[in-house]
Amino acid sequence: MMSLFRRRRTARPTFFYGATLTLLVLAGCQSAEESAAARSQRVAADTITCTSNLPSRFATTPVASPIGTDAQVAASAEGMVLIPGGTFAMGADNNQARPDEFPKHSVAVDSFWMDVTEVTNAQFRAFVEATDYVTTAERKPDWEELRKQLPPGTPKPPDSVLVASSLVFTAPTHPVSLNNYAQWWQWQPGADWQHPEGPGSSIAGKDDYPVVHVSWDDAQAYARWAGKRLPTEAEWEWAARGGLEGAVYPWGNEHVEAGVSKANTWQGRFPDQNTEKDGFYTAAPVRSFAPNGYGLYDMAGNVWEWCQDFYRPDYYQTLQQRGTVHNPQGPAQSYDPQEPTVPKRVQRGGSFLCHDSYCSSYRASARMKSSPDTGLSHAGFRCVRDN
Ligand SMILES: [Ca+2]
Repeated sequence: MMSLFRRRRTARPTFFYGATLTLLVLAGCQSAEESAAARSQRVAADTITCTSNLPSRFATTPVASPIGTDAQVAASAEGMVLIPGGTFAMGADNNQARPDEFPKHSVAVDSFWMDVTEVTNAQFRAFVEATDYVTTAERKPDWEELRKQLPPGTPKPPDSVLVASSLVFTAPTHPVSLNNYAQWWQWQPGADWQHPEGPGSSIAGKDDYPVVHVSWDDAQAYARWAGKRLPTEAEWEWAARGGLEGAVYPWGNEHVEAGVSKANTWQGRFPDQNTEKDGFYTAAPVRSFAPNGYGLYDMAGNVWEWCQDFYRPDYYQTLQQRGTVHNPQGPAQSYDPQEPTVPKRVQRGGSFLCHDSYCSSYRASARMKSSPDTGLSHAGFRCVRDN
């Protein structure tokens, strides 16, 4: 059975090791019940920002990325669109924005090519077949690496739990409080990009669906093979805005649930009831909804998309002091005060699980983060290349 491995509070009072750190399904390794104080702090943190609501995977030993061939490095722009350069106000557009989306600040981005869709299962399969690459989710977690991110003295989980796994959304059967994602995320052995829901599931007939359960490391490996790279967070947001200035969403300011369906999100009551008004319970084939002004599909909803950048909640504050910043590359190091020992990379765009009641991350400025070894059933990526 799944259980949430709760980090004990350490002697460092300024750090809070809440349940937001790492979802570990560690049978027989459950620590003592979370203290009332710790629980109070966790709820408070989650109320402040829902960017804490994605769990992180076990740490695993990084595997060297395959290097693309010359032919691949010289890949054509097929399936890509040229995004013009420009200067824009990056960051929060309305009162739904979370603290890490502030302040709005001036950013200039050079032109670049961007995949018009999220990387699909067919595209990722071509990479795996060419390189024999094994994704993070398909590898046994390395306890020695994992323990580096955990408080001292954390007991080793049983070997039966330290198996190739990934995190799968599993809807509860009844309404639940939204402050504990363990109620809808499950550490699922055998879940990976070819088995999105775990053993018994498959991607047969889903070549045009976005690949999921890819870690940041996996996305990097694919991008290098394809002669591309991951977008910076600034490039991603500039592209998502599709030429609109200050709009909340990639399509403008019409509310996500008003009018015709504009993105694959969650309708109904999250996380137990989905009316599927937009036609999809989980991922949708790419190009299922209208593109934005630059011809990009699914920049809002469907699956999260990895960016190149490290995550820091205060990064925009440092940029604002520098005037217009040209092609920002993200902070030199990551820092997430909620999980200070865990390195984080940025994810953008929201997913089929996003709903206004919980996480309106289909907004162009919304930010998310996760550890680079994390794979999730609602997370993928797309690539860019320099012009
Ligand atoms: Ca949907």
